[in-house]
Amino acid sequence: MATAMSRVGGRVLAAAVVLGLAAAACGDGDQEAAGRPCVAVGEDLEVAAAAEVAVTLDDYSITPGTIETAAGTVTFETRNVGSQDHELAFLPGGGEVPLLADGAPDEDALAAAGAFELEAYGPGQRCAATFALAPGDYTVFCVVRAPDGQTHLAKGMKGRLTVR
Ligand SMILES: [Cu+2]
Repeated sequence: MATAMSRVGGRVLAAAVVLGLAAAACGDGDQEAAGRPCVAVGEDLEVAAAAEVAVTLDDYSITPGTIETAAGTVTFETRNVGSQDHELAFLPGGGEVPLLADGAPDEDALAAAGAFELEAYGPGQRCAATFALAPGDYTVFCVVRAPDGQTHLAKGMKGRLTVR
């Protein structure tokens, strides 16, 4: 299993299950959209994906809020319909996202827990992430900062993934 580095909320995380981290842009090719460009994750795995899950990212929600899928290689086809950048991060174990005293994500704890993600990208774009998922519960979340300084997570941008 390869180890790739990824970022959550501007900091570095270990993404233990991400193979073939790709720098190619994806989505609908809308170069005019504000915010960061889509960076597809795990593109090399996509051909082998056993399942696809459509996920909508908004200010401040992840839909569906509860995702169930079979273990194996899964592609998340995400769409950012909000007005801000959003990401789709995964915390194995399904627990609360570890936070520092100021409400920022505890990146060391997230890395130790094996968190991985699709990096934040801009409004109006689509972006794909393919991961090899082991059975278990995962918390899915976004810790991009809103204009008021709070994380999107603090505003309720999280959900649950159950891999059977
Ligand atoms: Cu967000």
